[in-house]
Amino acid sequence: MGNLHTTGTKQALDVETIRSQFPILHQQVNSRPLIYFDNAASNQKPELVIKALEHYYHCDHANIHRGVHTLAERATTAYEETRKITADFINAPEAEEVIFTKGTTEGINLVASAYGRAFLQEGDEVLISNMEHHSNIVPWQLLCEEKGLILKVLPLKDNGEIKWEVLDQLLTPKTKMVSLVHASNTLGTINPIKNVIRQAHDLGALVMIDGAQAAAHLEIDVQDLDCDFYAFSSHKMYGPTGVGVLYGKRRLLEKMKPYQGGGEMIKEVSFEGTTFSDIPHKFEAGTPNIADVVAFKQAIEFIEGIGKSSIAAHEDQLLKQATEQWSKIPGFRAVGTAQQKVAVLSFVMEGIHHFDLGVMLDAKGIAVRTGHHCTQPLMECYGIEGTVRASFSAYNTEEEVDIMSGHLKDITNKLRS
Ligand code: 7TS
Repeated sequence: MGNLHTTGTKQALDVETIRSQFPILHQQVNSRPLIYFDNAASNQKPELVIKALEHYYHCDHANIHRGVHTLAERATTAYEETRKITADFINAPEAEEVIFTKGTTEGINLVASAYGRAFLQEGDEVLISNMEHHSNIVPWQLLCEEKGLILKVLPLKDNGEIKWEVLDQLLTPKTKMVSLVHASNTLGTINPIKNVIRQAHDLGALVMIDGAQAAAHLEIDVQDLDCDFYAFSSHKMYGPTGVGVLYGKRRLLEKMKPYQGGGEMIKEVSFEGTTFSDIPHKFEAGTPNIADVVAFKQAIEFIEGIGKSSIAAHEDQLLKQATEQWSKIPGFRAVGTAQQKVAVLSFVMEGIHHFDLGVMLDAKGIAVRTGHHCTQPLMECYGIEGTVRASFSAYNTEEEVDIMSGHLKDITNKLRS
């Protein structure tokens, strides 16, 4: 395996080899070597993914599922090949249960719209948590307004975990849908979704999982989890933007209404009535993002080539190092200190606005995200406006964490002197 080397009994990532596969990392930003710590927003793409896009447009492009000519067949085969590989990646029983979307946001909207509109009724309850990304809040709010549903919210503890002791009060026979984030983009918290799924099913509720921050880091086995729907985005897992995946159980997808109407999702159209294609095509109206879906296959193979657990172990090490080093800086406070975390470190620095800190770090070539991270209710819960967030990927190094530690110390010293 090219990206691994063995140190004693432990397998560590060969980060230099991995870095060499990411052209974008080898540049100066503001006259310093780029340090890219904004991976939770979107991570960078290896050469193989970029080349796959180029190859597709150079050699294979045509519209899919409709032509008899050679290019149409090649493009269709490549697109459907990604579907199969994606199904294996999450251990979906069938490739037809994988729907390509624009991203996690569209996956959640699809379920809220195509399942929620048809099957939830006035007075039914939808349960989410206080740590959800806006894309797992607003679609449910819109649905609740439209259908007279009630939105219930699981509260948070100070350390960024959900107060699971109140689950029994909030999850009731009236709950018809639970929609929960697998790993929080702001806090890093990994939720014990398997337990929640079991409890929700015991009461007859369906469960949708927002896996945007989990897909590149945690093993996902939708059969073992037994989730009803699971959504994630390619661009957070070394793949192209504009591609997402919605997994759904066949029996649910089959009874759902189409999300959008148009070409490719029909069997027969007449003015008397229209019949729809089978899944997954029923949910993929119009010409999809063929090129990016085709290249997404390379992103999955990149992750599997290294091994998710090796990537996660490396990222955990960086998280541990950053948490230890930065916690020693006067005024630093981590937001989100759950037991189980993905490699996301959000923090506030007393007396320094997060935007200012973000701009000063950018001047040193370091990319972090600042602000509310599309989790405003979470910010409100902790009485803050925003945080600085560093998030790590396979290509980040201990040296980069050290460099950021040095700059954080300098910046805070200067501003306080
Ligand atoms: N859910 C979670 C947990 C996310 O982190 C994000 C994006 C989304 C949903 C939406 O994903 P999309 O691909 O459809 O946009 N999170 C972030 C972030 O933390 N910074 O920028 C985007």
